Amino acid sequence: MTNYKRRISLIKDDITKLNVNAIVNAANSKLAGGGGVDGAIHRAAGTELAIACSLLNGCPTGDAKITQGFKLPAKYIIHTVGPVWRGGNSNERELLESCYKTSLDIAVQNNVSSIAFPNISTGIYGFPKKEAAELAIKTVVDFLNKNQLPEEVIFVCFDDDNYNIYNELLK
Ligand code: AR6
Repeated sequence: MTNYKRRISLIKDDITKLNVNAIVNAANSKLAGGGGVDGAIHRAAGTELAIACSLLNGCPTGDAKITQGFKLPAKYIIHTVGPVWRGGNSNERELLESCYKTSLDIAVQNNVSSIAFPNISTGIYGFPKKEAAELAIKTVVDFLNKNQLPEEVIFVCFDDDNYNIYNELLK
């Protein structure tokens, strides 16, 4: 069939440690830093990241913006804003799909060859994990089938639930 499978991998790790071209941050619309993976990324990247984010005028839900990685091993951070889960009738699925798609578009524009995604919206924002994983994988596979870059996409899970869901879906 297609060769997308060897371009996708799954790990259980702290995304801030990864030596990739770009990591994706599950940010808020003010790009103001916060808890979860956003908090971990800001702590690891250092205070220059907050300064860079403050110059971006925020980011609408479903969209993404890029900064340098500062103290991270990753060269870039692509900040995307996932939807808050409000029961499923508030465009949550389309917005989450747009987070993955827009982040990948920005990766291509910046010649990113390897990119790592956290499980956007599945923490504090409450998106059901299985549905989020199905949507994330489908969006990434569709994109890879149409684009040469990024060469490699890594799904980074932090909690066991998400890791087990992705492991099952990517078999
Ligand atoms: N590396 C990889 N994944 C992580 C890490 C880490 N270091 N830490 C947490 N996760 P969340 P959201 C996983 O809550 O739901 C912030 O306050 C975690 O297990 O970080 O999109 C922002 O400022 C979960 O699966 O993001 C926003 O206000 C996933 O990251 C809000 O949270 C996403 O959980 C965004 O909420």
